[in-house]
Amino acid sequence: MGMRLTVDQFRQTALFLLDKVVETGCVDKALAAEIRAATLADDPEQVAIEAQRGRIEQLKKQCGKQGDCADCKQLLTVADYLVRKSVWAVGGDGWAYDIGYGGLDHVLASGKKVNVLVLDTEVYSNTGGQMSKSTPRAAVAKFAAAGKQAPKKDLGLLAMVYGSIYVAKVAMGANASQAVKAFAEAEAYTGPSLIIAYSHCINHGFNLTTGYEEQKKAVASGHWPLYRFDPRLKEQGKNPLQLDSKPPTIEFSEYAYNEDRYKSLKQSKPEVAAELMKLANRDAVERYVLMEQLAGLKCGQCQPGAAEPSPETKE
Ligand SMILES: Cc1ncc(C[n+]2csc(CCOP(=O)(O)OP(=O)(O)O)c2C)c(N)n1
Repeated sequence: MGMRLTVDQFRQTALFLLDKVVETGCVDKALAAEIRAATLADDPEQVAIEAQRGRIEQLKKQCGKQGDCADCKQLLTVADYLVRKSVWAVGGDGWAYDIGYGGLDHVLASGKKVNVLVLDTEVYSNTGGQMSKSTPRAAVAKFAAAGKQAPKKDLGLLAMVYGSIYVAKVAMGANASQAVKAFAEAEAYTGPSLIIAYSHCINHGFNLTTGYEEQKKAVASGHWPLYRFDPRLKEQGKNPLQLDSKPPTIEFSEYAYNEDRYKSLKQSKPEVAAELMKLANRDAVERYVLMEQLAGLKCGQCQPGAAEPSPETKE
């Protein structure tokens, strides 16, 4: 967030100085006008960025020739901020779902163009595998030695209900092209974005060379539905939520029991594990079905005020 505000402030300063150096005749008026238009267009196209970089090079050359112009000297220090800058915040689930959730929510609600990538390992990995709010039910983690009792928090859904945030859930191993699409769309969106990426981790307790296979199973069980929520689709009268994965084809337990974080409880406390796994199987199906229902809403129901009140609610 701080980075976004800093970049925007430098850009404003550069635009201010650009006017001044045109006034003093140090910089070509037409070049400055082109630079200003491209800076404010906020165009995500790479080609536009390349063209703008070229213009900034010309600007720097013209400013560099004016040895005694203080505004030219100052503009040289901030001229690069006239090229569109992408700001990404990258963090884990412990940060995003738990200890940093208040701050994350603040950034997402700001409306600023900040992209957030959550590498979701479903535990605090760096400090040795403690449970986070992202840890699924039935998984064993530090502080959840007898299996986590509560279901996984749905961070994507919480962000989605703002209606103005680009949200995507991705799993590279299950669908790489969906993940690439999500990154490109998040980058192009002019407001905040949140991408939650399934991230297999040594704390899960399986041979990580098969990580992508495991990601496929997480998606196939419904535990990790792939979707993209793009607020821009509302303007086209479309449902902003697109579900990118198919209904579950395997049980959650078939995926989970490949991993020690679930398997160890089955070995130490089989009854407890069976009970929790029953609930975890249900969590995965319910999670998918909820996303399916939301993605299936007609566009009229997606736009506040657009839907006709039902006869029961009409007075
Ligand atoms: C406010 C705060 N509390 C505690 C820590 C100590 N800390 C450093 S890394 C870490 C684990 C973070 O876990 P997660 O966000 O899931 O990222 P991962 O390690 O899984 O990549 C913690 C608790 C911290 N850096 N900041």
